[in-house]
Amino acid sequence: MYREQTVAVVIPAHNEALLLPVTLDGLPDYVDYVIVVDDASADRTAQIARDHQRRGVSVLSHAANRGVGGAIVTGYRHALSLQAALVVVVGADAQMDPREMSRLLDPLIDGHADYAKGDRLGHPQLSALMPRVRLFGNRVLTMLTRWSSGYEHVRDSQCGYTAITRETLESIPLKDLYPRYGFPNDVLAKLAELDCRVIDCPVTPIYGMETSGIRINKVVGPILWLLLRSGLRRFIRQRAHRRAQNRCAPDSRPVSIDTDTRSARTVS
Ligand SMILES: Nc1nc2c(ncn2[C@@H]2O[C@H](COP(=O)(O)OP(=O)(O)OP(=O)(O)O)[C@@H](O)[C@H]2O)c(=O)[nH]1
Ligand SMILES: [Mg+2]
Repeated sequence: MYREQTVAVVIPAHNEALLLPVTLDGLPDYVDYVIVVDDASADRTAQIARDHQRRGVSVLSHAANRGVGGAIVTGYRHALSLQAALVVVVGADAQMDPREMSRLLDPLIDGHADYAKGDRLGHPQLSALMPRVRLFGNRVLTMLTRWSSGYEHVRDSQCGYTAITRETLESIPLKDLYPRYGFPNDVLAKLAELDCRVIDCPVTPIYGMETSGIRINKVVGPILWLLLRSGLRRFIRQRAHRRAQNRCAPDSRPVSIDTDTRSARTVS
């Protein structure tokens, strides 16, 4: 438990036999449940997770690959069934510092946010730690995600290190979430529809011996389409909202009464 709240950690894992043990070993003791979702790995990922000595580890395996978002949704569902109060997502490739998890959990427990996400872009050694191509792509996608979700304060839209409260998780339509690399962007869009509070928490960018599954030429198109769709939806929602307001709101312009005729007219 962390500050008297049960914490579940969801770990989406695809061919992570090398780094999954490092990830599991580093998890803080206060984590109550660890849910490893083996996304149809071709290596020993699932076996390594099953053999790990840590308490509270469950291993769920997909028979066919569903993508990182699909794996997280499977983990989220399991965490809800375990009644965890707070659910954190940590990649299996040891790119997230587990000691920084409390930075994500504190604002949720203190009631400052419903969803906390890592922000690597504020790190003082960012340009030394994050490859240039990643940094450029991240900045562009962050700008577009701000527009599409309306969360204008959000930074590092692609950071997968996140924490969410159970209540918020229960309110988002898990089955509709985009299952592949645009997952964090789609989660933000869904949270925005529900007016949830999102907070950025500083975390360290870590790039080491992991192999990224991101094929830039394959992922950019679908993510851009996803962002455009969310942005248009937001635009339509806002317009409908404004129309409804105009229909319901009493006319607030000052009224002048003509004392001779007793008629009222609005002053524009
Ligand atoms: N590539 C890939 N990763 C998956 C999949 N399902 C689950 N994952 C896991 O999702 C996590 C993130 O995947 P990465 O491909 O490293 O993406 P990333 O860490 O967001 O991006 P990089 O900064 O390029 O490393 C890892 O723990 C993967 O094992 C999948 O279908 N494909
Ligand atoms: Mg990675």
